[in-house]
Amino acid sequence: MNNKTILEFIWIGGVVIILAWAAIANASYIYSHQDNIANPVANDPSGTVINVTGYQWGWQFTYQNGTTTTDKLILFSNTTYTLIVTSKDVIHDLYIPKFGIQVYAVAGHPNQISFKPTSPGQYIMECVEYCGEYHYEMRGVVVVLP
Ligand SMILES: [Cu+2]
Repeated sequence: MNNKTILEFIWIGGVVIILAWAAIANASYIYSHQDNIANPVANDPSGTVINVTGYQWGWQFTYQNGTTTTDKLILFSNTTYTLIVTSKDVIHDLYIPKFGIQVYAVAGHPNQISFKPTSPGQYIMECVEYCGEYHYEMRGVVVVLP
């Protein structure tokens, strides 16, 4: 083997190692994020309705008894909920990664999604549609009570 052939093998080997590393890192990320703790279900008329309003820059949740919370969604486990999501101003996008749900918040066009959280705990939620200067402040917590 001449020097050029050896260099060629090193070059190809390097690329193969980098691609293999990327494939393994990607696969392990995907498998470790498959543990959704809420099951999105088809729109269930028996679900407890919570009205969600996105605004610059926060989330307001209005429960059936009329109480409201800001940037904090409080749920009970093993209960089916229906979020009716809208916006006061620009388009926002409610994302709860651990629940596997994401809903656009559009003024005058309510979107709805139903799900049933199964594990108590605290989970993050955030806006994933760039909506202005303080977009990054549109994050909050979902508290699932036992
Ligand atoms: Cu937003």
